Amino acid sequence: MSKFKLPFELDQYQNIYVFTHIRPDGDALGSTLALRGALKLLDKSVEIFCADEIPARYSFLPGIEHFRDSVSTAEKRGLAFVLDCNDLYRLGSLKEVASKFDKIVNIDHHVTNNFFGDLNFVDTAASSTGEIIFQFIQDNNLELNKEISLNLYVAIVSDTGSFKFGNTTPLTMYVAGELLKKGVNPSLVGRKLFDEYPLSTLLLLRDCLSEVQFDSTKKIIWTNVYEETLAKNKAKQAELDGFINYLINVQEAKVGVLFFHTGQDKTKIGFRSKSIDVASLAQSLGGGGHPRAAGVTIPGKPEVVVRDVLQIIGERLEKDDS
Ligand SMILES: [Mn+2]
Repeated sequence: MSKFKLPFELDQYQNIYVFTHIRPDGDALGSTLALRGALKLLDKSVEIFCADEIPARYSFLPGIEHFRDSVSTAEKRGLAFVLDCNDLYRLGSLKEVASKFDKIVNIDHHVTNNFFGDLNFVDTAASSTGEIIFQFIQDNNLELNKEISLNLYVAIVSDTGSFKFGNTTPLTMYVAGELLKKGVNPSLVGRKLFDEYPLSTLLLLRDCLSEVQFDSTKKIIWTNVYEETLAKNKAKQAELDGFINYLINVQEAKVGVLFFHTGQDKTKIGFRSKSIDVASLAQSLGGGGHPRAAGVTIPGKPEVVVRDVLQIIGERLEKDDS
């Protein structure tokens, strides 16, 4: 079965552009770098883009230095791949330029994907975009080397929380096994991705946890982080990644919410859930994600945003219980 075989010849395109989402995670970066690597083996010229800064923890990914945050006006034609995005808006400032390509191949696994591509390889049963890229490489008879394998492994490990999340399937494990056969070192990846962090991250976590709040049922656990909290600890926004797990990991918790108030009356909200579908919740507010992990950015005064969002969650939890 070749689910992800391109219906056109790659020979038509010498220059290929690959885009991934803002606030990039391991799946976004790993799958983009893996696709770049596989296309480079065909002697294509491949440019890769992410509008946001690449978090330092991913600096060990082969090829990471090639990421660019803008496209020059001379290069707006031809073939573009957009990876791990449910909607073109996830490209941030690159959305406009990406939408002008002749052909857009959308490769993604989010249930909220809106099929924005000319070609849509969307598999919501896949653990990660990396898992789809592995199959894409096979289905299109591309090659897999050790560097590509490392990038794919990082993608899969990131989106499955080291194979702990419910999205881990027999296929996920099979793909991971094939990648290990190519020489990927799983303990190195685990350490680089999950165990090591700079002191600023620890100090940020201290402040983040000191603000933890919960409702009377303890089903909703949330915290507030402000732009000033980052500045005070000389930390970057990406260092907040993973903090939300401390909230949802509470035994009684059904939903964990991390409110990051960025100033200018904007709040980036991360949701994790053990019960209600937070993808549909985020989508109703203009965001997206997965049923158990989703996010959205909304305008408004911080205290109003927090109050309103907690109320919506409370209502959905009540419905869920009844
Ligand atoms: Mn993903």
